[in-house]
Amino acid sequence: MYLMILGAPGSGKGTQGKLLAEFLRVPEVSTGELLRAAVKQGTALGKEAKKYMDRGELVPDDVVLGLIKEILDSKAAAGGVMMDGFPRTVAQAQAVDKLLALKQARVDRVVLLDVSEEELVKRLLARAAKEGRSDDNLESIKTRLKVYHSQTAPLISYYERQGVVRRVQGMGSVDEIQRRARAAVTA
Ligand code: B4P
Repeated sequence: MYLMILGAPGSGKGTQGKLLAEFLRVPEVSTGELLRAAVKQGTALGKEAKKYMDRGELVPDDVVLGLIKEILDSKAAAGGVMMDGFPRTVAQAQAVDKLLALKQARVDRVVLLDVSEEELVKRLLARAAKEGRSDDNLESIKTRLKVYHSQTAPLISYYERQGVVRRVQGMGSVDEIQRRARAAVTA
């Protein structure tokens, strides 16, 4: 099963994506985590990505597509994968459709986490206080939300046309939301 978890920054993609991947027994891949690891290692890709990430902008499609192609072509992903934070632009979605078509596969489900803007900002500022992630500051959060609406939200209608979107109410406890997400992907 090839799934993706879609939602605004702070909607709980990472939290719910990991649990859902465990439940479905597929590996989870987060482009945000891959990029943060590259930044930490100080690779050329990481140095390039950091400039965009700190501002709250999207890293260019070709950089992200290189990372994801490697994963989708790996043995571990042969039976499916849970994609967290990817795709994020229509160009990325079209590219992943092409890569999966080569394997006679497609995106089977898109879990869309619905969370109010007020709650998103609250969660990210709470994480800033705890973890100090360099893009969890008010200015970058505002940019990330703007970028989500302009570049990522169009994916909702892209995948609705494929009939694979399952909307999940993303407010409440982690367990409650996970129950809804499991019901949504198995229905
Ligand atoms: P990501 O790492 O994907 O970050 P994000 O969208 O900002 O969301 P995040 O993962 O942090 O939050 P989540 O919803 O899990 O990307 C970071 C940057 O990398 C991007 O801005 C971009 O520059 C770049 N990037 C990544 N992928 C890219 C791509 N495909 N193309 C181009 N650029 C890309 O929310 C988690 C927070 O909410 C946590 O603090 C958690 O504890 C809390 N939370 C979760 N569930 C909760 C609940 N029920 N109640 C209360 N809090 C909850």
